Amino acid sequence: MRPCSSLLLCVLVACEGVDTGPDAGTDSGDTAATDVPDACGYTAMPDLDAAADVVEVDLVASATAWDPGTDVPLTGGMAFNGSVPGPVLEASLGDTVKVHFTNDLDFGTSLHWHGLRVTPEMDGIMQMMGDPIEPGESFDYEFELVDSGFYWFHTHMDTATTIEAGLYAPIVVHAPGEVRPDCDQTLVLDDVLLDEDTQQIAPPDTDMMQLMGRLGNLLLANGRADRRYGWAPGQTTLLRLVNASNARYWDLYLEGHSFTVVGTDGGFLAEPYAVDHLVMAPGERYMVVVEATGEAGGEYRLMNRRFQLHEEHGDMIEPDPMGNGDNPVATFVYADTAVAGSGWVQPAPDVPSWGAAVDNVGHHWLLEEDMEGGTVTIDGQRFPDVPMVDVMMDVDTTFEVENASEMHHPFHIHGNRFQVVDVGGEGVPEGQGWKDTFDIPPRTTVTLVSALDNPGEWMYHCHILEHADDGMAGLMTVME
Ligand SMILES: [Cu+2]
Repeated sequence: MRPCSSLLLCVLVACEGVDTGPDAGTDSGDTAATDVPDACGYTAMPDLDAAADVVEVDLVASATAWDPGTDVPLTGGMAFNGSVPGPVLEASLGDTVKVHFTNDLDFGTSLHWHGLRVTPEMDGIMQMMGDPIEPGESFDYEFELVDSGFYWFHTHMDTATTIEAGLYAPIVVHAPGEVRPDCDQTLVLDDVLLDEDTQQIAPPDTDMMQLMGRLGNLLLANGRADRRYGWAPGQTTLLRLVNASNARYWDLYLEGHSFTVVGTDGGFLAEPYAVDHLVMAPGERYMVVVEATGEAGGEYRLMNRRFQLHEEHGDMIEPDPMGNGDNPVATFVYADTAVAGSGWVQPAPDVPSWGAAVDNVGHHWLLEEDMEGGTVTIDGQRFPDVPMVDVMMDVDTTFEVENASEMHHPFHIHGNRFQVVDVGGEGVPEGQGWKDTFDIPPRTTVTLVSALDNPGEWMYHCHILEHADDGMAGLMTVME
């Protein structure tokens, strides 16, 4: 915990007992008071174990009022270790992670390590389905890291409420030999829906919101709407991006710059590729490299474009509280003095081995809108009535996800990883590496391939959190 930088600041932001690191997210009143941009980087949770291959942390979830940048703390807010997003869980491939978790919320919960191939007992779903961590209780999560790259953790009960309230945090797993660039920056994207009068998190969802997904009216980068990060001309930055929104797809670009995508959900790519904008579905991660080619003293905004979940009738049935124009997400502020940049060294890739479907089809999922029921179904049912999917471990298997509905659904499968080999007959998308969360566009079938190597019973679900909470989920058993 860092001390307050001045007595006045302590009084102003009441920062006693709360982390005010540059990326703490909840209360960086220092930014607003001085207009000095935050330094590049992130704040990791302290490792309590001296062993090089063990990362041991204390984690507490609690009701925490946090300021999203409106100067009005959200009294219904929640946080991990007092900050939104929670501090970064940082480790290396092969490490054992021990998380001593305490639930200081006033309802039961469970944690999910999104994208990491942990064991079913540690995945948060068995707890969600029958044995939640009750208020005041603790639980020790422990798992070995078999995946490097960028992941995140979040609550897995009442997700539409608890993730909206702030219970999410990044996970960085360094690859062997990974060369750190000038700046290694986690950037958690979220949107919250605030009541316009009170500036508090708006009341629970309407039926319409349940069906359409909850779009916010305030865009947050690392928990604040007014993030400013300092860059030096010439520096090389790795941005580790995660979409923590309930329902919003982001379509990002950085004024005056392009992105080089170097990694996706499950690690680094064999062949990085350049894009001038990047679409991210809820739950997805991308690692992108940005070379600071802007002018000394300049300011460049990370912008978000409108993305319609309903491609045909978006404006009519799904008005975006952010409007139809482009909106700023964060600002990168250039110093006057240039640096000789580190450049980027692509780590050894961790990439899948298929480029096309295999004959063995494990399952064909069907996603459908049930307009009468005001919900979206999987294989004609809602959780827990969706039929179990059984697949064999270690066998090359094709999966098809057919979206017969008129809106996008981000499909997330726990416990294993996949390659997308086809989207609507167009073939393999550019640069695809391992994925655990996939956009399934309207009226489109997406084909996945994997040889599932993590046995057990795993949940899969739509990562529009309103849909997930409403039963757009099922279970898959990977049999040894
Ligand atoms: Cu959905």
